[in-house]
Amino acid sequence: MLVQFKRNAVSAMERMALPVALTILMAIGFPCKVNASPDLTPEELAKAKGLFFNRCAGCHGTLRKGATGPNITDVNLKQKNYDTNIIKAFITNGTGGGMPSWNNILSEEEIDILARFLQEAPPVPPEFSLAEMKESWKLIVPEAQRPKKPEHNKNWQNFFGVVLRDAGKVAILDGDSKEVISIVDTGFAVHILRSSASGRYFYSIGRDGKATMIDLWMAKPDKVAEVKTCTEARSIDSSKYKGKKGNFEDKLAIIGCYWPPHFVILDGQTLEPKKVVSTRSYTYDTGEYHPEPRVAAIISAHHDPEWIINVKESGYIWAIDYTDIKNLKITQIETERFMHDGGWDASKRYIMMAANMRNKMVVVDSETKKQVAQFEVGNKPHPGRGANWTDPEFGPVSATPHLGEGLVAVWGSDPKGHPKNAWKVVRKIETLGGGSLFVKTHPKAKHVWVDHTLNPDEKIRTSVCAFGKDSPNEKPQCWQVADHGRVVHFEYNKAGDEVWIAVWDKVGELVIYDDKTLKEKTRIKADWLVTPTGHFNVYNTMTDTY
Ligand code: DHE
Repeated sequence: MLVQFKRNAVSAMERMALPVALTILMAIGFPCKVNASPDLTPEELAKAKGLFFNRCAGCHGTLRKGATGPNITDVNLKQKNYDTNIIKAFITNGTGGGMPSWNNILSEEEIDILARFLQEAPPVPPEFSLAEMKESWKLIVPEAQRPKKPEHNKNWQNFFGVVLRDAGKVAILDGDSKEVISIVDTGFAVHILRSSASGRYFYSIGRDGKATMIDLWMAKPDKVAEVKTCTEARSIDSSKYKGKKGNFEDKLAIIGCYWPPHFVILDGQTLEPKKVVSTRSYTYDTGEYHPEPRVAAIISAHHDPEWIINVKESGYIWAIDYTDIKNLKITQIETERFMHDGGWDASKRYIMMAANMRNKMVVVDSETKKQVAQFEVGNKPHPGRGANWTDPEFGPVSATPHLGEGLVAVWGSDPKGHPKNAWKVVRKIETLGGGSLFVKTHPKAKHVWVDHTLNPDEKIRTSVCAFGKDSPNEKPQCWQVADHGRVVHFEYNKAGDEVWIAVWDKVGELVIYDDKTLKEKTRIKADWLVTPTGHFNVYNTMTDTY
């Protein structure tokens, strides 16, 4: 079912149409005539806070100072003369820079309330102490009562954890039989899952800062512990190091919070919170105090007892040595502001992160703990964990797609073997349009896959593209996966020959393709598949294979 699309047509149109429409509106004085007063009733204020938390804070920040999205503080909006109608137009139509249109997702009334809320000073939410975390902590099944070996004879390293976002659940599927083994109540809007080093546990983190731990060895995998560590979060990982400095496999976990801006170290077997460290600090370049430097992606080192975290707004990557958490060693590496997501290169020595509002990728050497490169890619890179493979001409390479344009940028990532290409963009592969969130491959796979989840055009956002690792000069093959929802995220099975894709909708789907032939193998449609988003294979997640 290969189909042709007019590349980038919609994003380009959209990019032009909104500013033009706003200029005309302003020129004719339209904005001042309706809804001039931004005042909110107490009920509207409560509603606006909830809407902002759920829909806007992720990109713009709780204090609205900007990150993946621009600064939208009341002061900044006032300086730009943006009033209720202009703000409503932005929210309704989205922007060419990657903000989706909220039309049909938010009601007109909700958009109006939000537009008025944004003209008031941002309310500052409360802090969240270690004592509060401990109060929320529930050890549901203590270690001694957990199975000593798997209680089933399934190939659990090929299990998939599927986030059912709006249902507040995680489904565990057997990757071999495609059967649902368990559906676990995890809580509000789970964002991601990460595996423990052994792969036995899945850790989930919700947008509301609640983490859960799922034991895959139980006859029916279920929660064994849960805890709330903040009021807003996106990342979690486990300790993966086993070596000269000790064996830390499954011993510790870390959660990165958006609000309050801090990270928390927990016991990896029980989720008992052990230590909280604030990330509030000064920006690396101008030395200004920032009240909200949020923790974005976290990756766990395999060669060192270390986690690497992005401290988004201040422009640092922190390498946290967890060998002695009472005397914690943190190396603060100056990089670039607005570091969002990323992952390892194939050797797991280099960390490659997207500073998405700077249109750059940043590379840090985990051995020397220094930044080794920064280079421009395209408009708002968003790699997820990225993709690593060997290009026939340029050797080992890595890649990111973009929120703001239909482009996969490919750069050399083997400074030892191919120094000439290292940290330089060597290929630009055109996709159907912007709004991409994820790119994915597997060492054994033939193809590299990319989505267009946030594209304003329905046909494009439900389509994926795949290009051959061995034939990068050929145009990618692109096709529509479903005719509803948004198509998002890829995960391979353990063998690396199958790709799982989610159709993110009220009743969603999981579509499984053969990586070699690009043919659909299985389509899972079911009532329990409520808003599937991320899906994580145990083996690939525990080994950071991508
Ligand atoms: Fe995500 C990863 C933050 C919107 C699904 N998302 C991440 C990571 C961060 C992040 C920091 C990296 C975690 C890590 O590696 O430790 N995401 C944010 C946002 O701030 C943002 C832009 C806006 C928001 O309000 O949350 C955002 N993300 C989304 C979505 O809209 C998605 C599609 C659905 C959802 O849950 O809201 C979504 N994000 C994901 C997924 C991953 C992710 C599936 C993991 C990718 C992987 O392969 O590891």
